[in-house]
This record gives sequence, structure tokens and C-alpha cells, in this order.
Amino acid sequence: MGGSSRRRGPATFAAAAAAAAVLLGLAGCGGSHEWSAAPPRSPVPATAAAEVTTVDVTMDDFSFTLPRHDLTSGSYTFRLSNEGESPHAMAIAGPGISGARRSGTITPGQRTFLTVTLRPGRYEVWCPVDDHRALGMDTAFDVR
Ligand SMILES: [Cu+2]
Repeated sequence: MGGSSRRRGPATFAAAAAAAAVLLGLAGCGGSHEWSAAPPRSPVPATAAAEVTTVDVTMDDFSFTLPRHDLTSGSYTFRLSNEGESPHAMAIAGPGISGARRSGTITPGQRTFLTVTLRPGRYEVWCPVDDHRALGMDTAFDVR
């Protein structure tokens, strides 16, 4: 029957521990944010590193539009777009090309690419689809 011992010690300790846990929790939260995300990279075209010149070619019903006819020898990627209402393709023949090279046939609104190495001389360009060449899809350019 002694006086009840008031054991506040553990209770006080528990409160202090809880407070400490809150502080640790806050500190942990503050340190958990990641700010090291790399900035987004802008994509670099694969052709940028190589010595390839891109030339836009528009194919229509029934003509080719080449933006330039002053090409010098080197590697070129013809970027073809079909602005017409018929399927088209680009065929090219000239120095360094055995027979002819041709792109895939693309439908209206599509794009495709044809990469060739050009040497000095005259190159013929036409559309190999149906009778498009006779209808006017026939042109030429000189490479210096
Ligand atoms: Cu055509």
C-alpha cells in the first residue's frame, strides 16, 4: 500500500521520441526530392553527323518539283512528298548508278526517302508508276 508511484518518466520519454520521429520524418521528407532530372534532349537527326544533304522533292499529278538544280557531287537524301491524288515514286538514273534507283511508291499525303550518291554528270528523274513518266513526271538535272 505505498503511495502510487507516478511513473511519468516513460511517458515523457515516449513523447520526446515521438517528437523526434516527427522531426526525423520531416528531415527525411525534405531530403527525398530529386532535382537531378536531366533536361530534355532535343533529338538530333541521324543525317546531321554524316555528310548527306537533304533535298525536298514534291511529286504531283503529274510533275516533279526539285527545289534546286545546282547540285555538286556527294550524298543526297531526296525527301519525297506526294502532293497529288495518285500514287507516285521517284526513279533516278545517271553516273554511278547501275540501271536505276527508285524509291518506294507512296500514296497521296505520304512521304518517303531516297538516298543516292551523285557524281558529276546528268541525272534523269522520273516516276516509274504506270504511265506517269509520259504524263510529265520526267525531269533531269546536272551535277557539277
Ligand atoms: Cu507518279
